[in-house]
Amino acid sequence: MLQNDLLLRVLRGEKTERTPVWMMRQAGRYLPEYMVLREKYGFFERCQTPELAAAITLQPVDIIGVDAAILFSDILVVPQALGLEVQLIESKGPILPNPIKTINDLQRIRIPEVDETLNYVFDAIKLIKQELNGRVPLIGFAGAPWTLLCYMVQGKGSKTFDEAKAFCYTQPELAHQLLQMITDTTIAYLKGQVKAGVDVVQIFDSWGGLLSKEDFETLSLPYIDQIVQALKEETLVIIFAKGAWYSLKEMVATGAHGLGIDWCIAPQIARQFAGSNIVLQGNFDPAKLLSPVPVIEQEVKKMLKDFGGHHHIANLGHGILPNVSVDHAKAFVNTVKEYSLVSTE
Ligand code: 1CP
Repeated sequence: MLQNDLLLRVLRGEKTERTPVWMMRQAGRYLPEYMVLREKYGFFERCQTPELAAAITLQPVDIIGVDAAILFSDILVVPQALGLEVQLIESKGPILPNPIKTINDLQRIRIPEVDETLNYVFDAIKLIKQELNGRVPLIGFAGAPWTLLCYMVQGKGSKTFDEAKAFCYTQPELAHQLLQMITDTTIAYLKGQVKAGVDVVQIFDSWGGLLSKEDFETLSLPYIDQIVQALKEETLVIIFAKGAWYSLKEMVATGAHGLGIDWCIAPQIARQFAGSNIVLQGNFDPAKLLSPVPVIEQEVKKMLKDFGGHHHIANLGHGILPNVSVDHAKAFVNTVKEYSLVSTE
């Protein structure tokens, strides 16, 4: 039994005594305790060693007091399991030296047995669940197929992912084959995470909003939909498609339990698009955590008011930035905890 199951109760549609809060990328570089482990071990070593992944996952629960833990891992472990080399260069971000550009490249990758290739993630989840000992729920995750295609084709991070788009526009059949392979792998991977003990899964479509509505609904949403259909009976599912506000209504139709939104759409407008029943998660601008603490408190209160107190999970609109101080992250979380308690009474 969980001692704090606020997140799960909100996702099931229940009214709760206060709004739950966690932060995307909460296990990471703004925490000095994370930096100590980052000095000593390589990125994938941290992901692949259950004891390290567990220690990093628990840091924000212990230090910041968030209402949920999120597994420390990365969306790029799936392209790795499909057979692509992925390097994480500390200052440059991810590099995939042999990206997918042609049919021959596609033939190099294979849908893996997740119990073999990604077993280390399942082991980490089991250990995290033990160490959490019921304090808060554990969120598992995967990248959306479109966002993973972006890295697998572009070979690195990008502001536009123009080469990934060109691949889809010039070789649509190959693109859909690749998206389907990623989808099949992701379904098996997330089912494995649920079996290992995660309480919720979040699908990160960080680059969904780079697409037009029509392209999002061709290249991204149908694959997210397959994942949600395969998972929604056995766990709670949140879709976070950054920037894809124009398809919120279509995302509701998948039957997902929650939708993440970023700060470029006002909560009231997102609510109009998404309807009154679905849970919305977000949407504090991560850069606003660089404001003075009194400004953070004031802005968090405004956000809570704008969401109206129910069917809301407080979060950032994207990942926390590495230059945010621990005190400012705490101010965000504590203001949600204190103010939402008063405002929903
Ligand atoms: O120590 C370091 O410098 C590594 C930085 C880092 C971290 C802490 C990377 C490399 N990944 C992670 C962990 C991570 N990645 C988590 C852990 C759990 C958490 O605390 O939230 C999660 C959920 C992710 C997911 C992820 N990885 C996404 C989706 C979310 C988002 O922020 O949009 C994406 C796009 C990635 C790719 C990736 N991995 C790492 C970096 C720096 C990036 C982004 C590169 C880019 O901007 O293109």
